[in-house]
Amino acid sequence: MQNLSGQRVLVLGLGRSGRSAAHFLAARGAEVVAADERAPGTIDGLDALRGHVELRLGEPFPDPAAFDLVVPSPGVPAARFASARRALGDVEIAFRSLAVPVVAITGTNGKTTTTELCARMLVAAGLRAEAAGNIGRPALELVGRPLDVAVLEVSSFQLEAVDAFRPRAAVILNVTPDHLDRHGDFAGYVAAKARIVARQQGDDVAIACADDAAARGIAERSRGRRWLFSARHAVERGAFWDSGCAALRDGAETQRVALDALAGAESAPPLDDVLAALLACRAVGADVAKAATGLLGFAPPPHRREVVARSGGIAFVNDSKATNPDAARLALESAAGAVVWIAGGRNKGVDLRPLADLAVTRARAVVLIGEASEAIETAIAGRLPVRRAASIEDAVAIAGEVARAGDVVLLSPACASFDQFRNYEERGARFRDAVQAWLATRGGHA
Ligand code: UMA
Repeated sequence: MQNLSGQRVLVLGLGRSGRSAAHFLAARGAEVVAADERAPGTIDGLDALRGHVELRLGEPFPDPAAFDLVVPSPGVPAARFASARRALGDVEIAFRSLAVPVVAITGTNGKTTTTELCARMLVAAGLRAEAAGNIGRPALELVGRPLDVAVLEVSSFQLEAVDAFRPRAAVILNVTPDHLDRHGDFAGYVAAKARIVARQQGDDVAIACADDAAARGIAERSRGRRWLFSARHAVERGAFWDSGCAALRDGAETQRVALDALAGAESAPPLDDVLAALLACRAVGADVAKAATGLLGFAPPPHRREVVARSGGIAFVNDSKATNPDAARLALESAAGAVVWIAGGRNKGVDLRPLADLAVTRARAVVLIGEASEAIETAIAGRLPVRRAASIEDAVAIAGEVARAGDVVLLSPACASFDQFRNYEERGARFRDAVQAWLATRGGHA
């Protein structure tokens, strides 16, 4: 990042990413004004900024045009700083400040699992690698760390605010409708995601799922190399699943990597994610056979099809991270048994009807929470028993009563959590606690 000394910078939003950006920029000599529209008492972690940064809290944002640079938080839409002379997000600033190759991972679902897995595989291959970005640890925290590779999970929100961002490996896992309230329509969402490859060239690699047309389409826009992955069929360049092995093929050459370590994973990550992570390792020059040993002991992060209890033959599954229909579809399709489906929350402008059609074939009953209840009930159109719940605790009690031995009580909401919770983690934790509490009232039996 060029010299920031004396530059007037406006940081918009003081969540995790805004606080780290304000810190970083002030430490490099910028005059930072950091603004958040929330009431002062409700924002954590401001003490470290006081004295270094001018804080504007609980009031409308200052005029972006009055600053040399605006650094928006991912949650702040572009329309809020349209008048800015220059706007760069924290991911862009981190990229400009990192001296090592970057692996960037995006997609509608599976980003966090793949990012964690990739960093772990790189370490298993003997490289110094750490993960950050949308995963929850701001990207700027990697600047100055002793690293060989930086692994960044990047969201469509973050990609809206990049410019020179040029990852050595750009992974596009899948792209299905999500965040349409922010991006306007699916084309807008795809366009934001496509910025991950916009500056790639030469030996850079775009890595995409062969079975996802939108993801493949983004990789095709890269001016670097393109590799595909598939858990279903062979590919010409990239990786595919071949009887217990990952086959990494580059034209005539195929390297087979035994994935025995997958059996040693605490809970097996999806094959697509494993193949994508292996290709990203290969793209930064890691030994993929060694990288594959990183699967041993790997446990995907919580709130992703996580079994939180089994009782009376009923499994209670927390899939709170399913904040869009495609994630909920996967959970419904892979459930081992009839489903009592807990769904709803804040719809992100997405059509929920196809998911309702699928639910009719997989679910015994639906228990609805939050703002989208009406829309989902309308889409179910009387084809399944539907109950409305006043809270997640209420939903667990209703679902527990309705479920029979062999069923799965599945929280897979297909919606954002923000109408009732701080985030999906809180929703998942409340579900887990509610399940334990409900089982306790029944002497531990469903
Ligand atoms: N704010 C305003 N005005 C606005 C919008 C926001 O003042 O118009 C303020 C809010 O009051 C709040 C702050 O901005 O204090 C929040 O900023 P933020 O929403 O960007 O949240 P951060 O805490 O900075 O977290 C962000 C990402 N959040 C979002 O993209 C919404 C985190 O991804 C990310 O982990 C973090 O940066 C570190 O990089 C979360 C997420 O939900 C997990 N991501 C979406 C997803 O995965 O689907 C994209």
